[in-house]
Amino acid sequence: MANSSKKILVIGSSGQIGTELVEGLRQRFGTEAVVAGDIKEPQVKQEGPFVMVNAMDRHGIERILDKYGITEVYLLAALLSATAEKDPAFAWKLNMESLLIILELAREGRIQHVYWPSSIAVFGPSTPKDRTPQHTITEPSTVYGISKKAGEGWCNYYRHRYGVDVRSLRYPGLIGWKSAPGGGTTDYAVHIFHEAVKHGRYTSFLGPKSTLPMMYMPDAIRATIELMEAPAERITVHTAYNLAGISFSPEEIAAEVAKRIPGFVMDYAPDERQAYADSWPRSIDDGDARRDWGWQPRYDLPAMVEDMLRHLKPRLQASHKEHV
Ligand code: VAH
Repeated sequence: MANSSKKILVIGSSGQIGTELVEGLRQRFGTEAVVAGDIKEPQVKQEGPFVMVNAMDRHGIERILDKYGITEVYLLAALLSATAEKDPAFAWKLNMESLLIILELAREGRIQHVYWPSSIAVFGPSTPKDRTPQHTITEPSTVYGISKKAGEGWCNYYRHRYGVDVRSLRYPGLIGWKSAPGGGTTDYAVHIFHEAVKHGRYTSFLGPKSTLPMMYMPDAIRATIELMEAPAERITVHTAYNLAGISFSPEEIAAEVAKRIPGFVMDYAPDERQAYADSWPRSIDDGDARRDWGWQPRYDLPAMVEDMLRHLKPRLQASHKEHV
């Protein structure tokens, strides 16, 4: 077990990333070294401490820091792109207030290390769409993107002004089988698997040609832990690192699924999320992450589809039978 003095709090632990990150951190540092915290119960039953915590409740967070002797916080609580557009004012409040509380606690020396996720949603329609560079135009058109861009600015500010060790990644759309996604534009790429296994058919809310940057969850979790373990002197990007895995469109993932589920049919009914997808890049240049801390993705599209179905088929077929 590496570094036994480390005590981690994951805020937003019941979400899509949180569910898998808590598991990954516990494998690495031990079950008791990781406290999971959320306003919702966990999606799956996990060994280890769980606390109810609201990301905007500074006093509640302070009590947890003291009680468990927390040294490191992963702040994942946020409204994602589609949910945020339904209540922009609340999205801004949640996404910003929670970050400023954690950055302030770190400035006061009550937390030593902070992780906060950014997103490719910091980019907008005026950004170059292919192999989008680390440093380029960021004029997001969604409130989610605006909050991620502002958050990156705050992380950079707290690092330079106060020496706070806060690190961040611009995640692409994330796909995994252990947890459900929570209100993003890239959620279709998770739903497709569930519907393909259960019904052999899925209606995508993005059109067939909407290519977006995506990543399989095991790569995303490994990237997060590798970034946090990198020596401080290797970190040169204090806003958030570009991170690339796979880029694909709905019709491309549908074709991969159909190879493994014969007869699978994809229908298309684009909704308001199409506009958010259209504002984002098609692919990302993550050269800085590769150079600074050795980032390398492992999964391509066929490997991800294969692994997703290998895990989901037995699970969904078993629960389907229970309900019949
Ligand atoms: C969303 N999954 O769709 C998020 C994301 C790349 C976008 O950060 O809102």
